Amino acid sequence: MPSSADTIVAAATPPGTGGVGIVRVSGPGAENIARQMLGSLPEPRRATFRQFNNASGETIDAGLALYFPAPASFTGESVLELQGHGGPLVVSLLVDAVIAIGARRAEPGEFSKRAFLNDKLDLTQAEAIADLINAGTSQAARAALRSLSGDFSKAVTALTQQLIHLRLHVEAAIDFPEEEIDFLSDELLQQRLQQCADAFARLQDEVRQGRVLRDGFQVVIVGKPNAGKSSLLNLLSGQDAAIVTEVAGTTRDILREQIDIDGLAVELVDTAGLRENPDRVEKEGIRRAREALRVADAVLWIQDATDEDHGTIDEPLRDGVAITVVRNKIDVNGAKPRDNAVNISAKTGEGLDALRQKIKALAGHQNLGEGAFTARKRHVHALERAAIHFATGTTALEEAHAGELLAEELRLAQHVLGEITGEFSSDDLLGRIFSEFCIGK
Ligand SMILES: Nc1nc2c(ncn2[C@@H]2O[C@H](COP(=O)(O)OP(=O)(O)O)[C@@H](O)[C@H]2O)c(=O)[nH]1
Ligand SMILES: [Mg+2]
Repeated sequence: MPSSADTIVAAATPPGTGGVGIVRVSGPGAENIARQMLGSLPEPRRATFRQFNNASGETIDAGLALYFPAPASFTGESVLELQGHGGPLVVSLLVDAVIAIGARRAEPGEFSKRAFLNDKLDLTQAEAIADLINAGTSQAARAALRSLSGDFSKAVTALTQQLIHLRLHVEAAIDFPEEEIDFLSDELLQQRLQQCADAFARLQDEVRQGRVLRDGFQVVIVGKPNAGKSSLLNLLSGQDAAIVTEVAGTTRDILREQIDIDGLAVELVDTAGLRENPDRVEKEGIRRAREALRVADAVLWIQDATDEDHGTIDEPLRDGVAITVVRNKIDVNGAKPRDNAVNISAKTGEGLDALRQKIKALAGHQNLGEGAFTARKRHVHALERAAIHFATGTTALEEAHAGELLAEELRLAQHVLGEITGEFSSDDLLGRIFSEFCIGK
């Protein structure tokens, strides 16, 4: 890809007062800007103490200047970095001086976007920069660093290579029908298909966990009024966050609490009890409860173990989200625990540890080892789509001996995987990804 013609500038340090304020310039004009502001071009990649002057020769500040000639820089373009004093006025005067000589203000993420367009990073690595900056736990930061160093991209590339090999095999068989290669009964093809299916499953698992590392795991608590939902939220979060009374319909809005289960960031969502004939306020609460259900990562259905009627949950859930039944109030005489449920008492705390373990298991957290990398919803979805193409192709082969269909689905799967690393990407997607970055990154 060609590099952009214009030169961009932004403060690389956050707004406000600090020890050092850094202004970064990238583009073909960086060299001229360096000469004008510093008097001469500093030696490449060497910190040089200089006065920083504006276009009329007035000194604004003094500090370290760093010059990286293209293509050996973060963006792949010529980059100038001015490290001055960290006052908001000084920094903004420096930015203005650079603009006056010949640059424009950078858009959010524009430096990273240029690095991507100049093949310095692929898309998952660019995204990992933002994830590292925004990481909320040390585990998430480590995982983002692993994505940044290319671990995620390598896993996607390895799967892509497998798809390419399969395609070659299938297309060769299609192209030479006269040799009567019955590629259906070909043992090697069956093996490769199986290996590819396994690789898809493994990567999907890793990516789902990477998504949880980045975004946290959202657990929605639902059930009939008075089942003990708010009591459970309070107990798990160790706070009196929700009002608990014996009056049905106490909780009328969504309540969210962040908890940490052995390093797993969990967002607990307490909801209004689902029931018939609520009043107007409660009705709105129930609507919000149903909305929360639709985006939940896991659902805890709290049932009063002393009650027979638990209502129903008919709201559609996201793919792969299971409902976990939690039988509450097992401290009460005559309560009926169940084998296939998590049995707890939100009053005495009995069964709470088992519930915590269950939540961890639902998040796949037991496997979150050293090799984890961060991933995003977009990656999860792309992998799902690619896996569907692969499965459709495999079925076409098994059921209809349709080698052409398999080849076509393999091609589509490969294309969708390319969207993850940015090999195939639309301007629209790039715009969405980089606009989430901060300015100056
Ligand atoms: N005995 C007993 N009472 C409970 C338990 N959990 C909740 N309760 C009581 O059940 C009532 C309803 O609880 P609450 O948490 O407000 O239910 P919610 O409507 O589902 O949020 C309150 O009076 C609680 O004290 C439990 O495990 N054992
Ligand atoms: Mg409640």
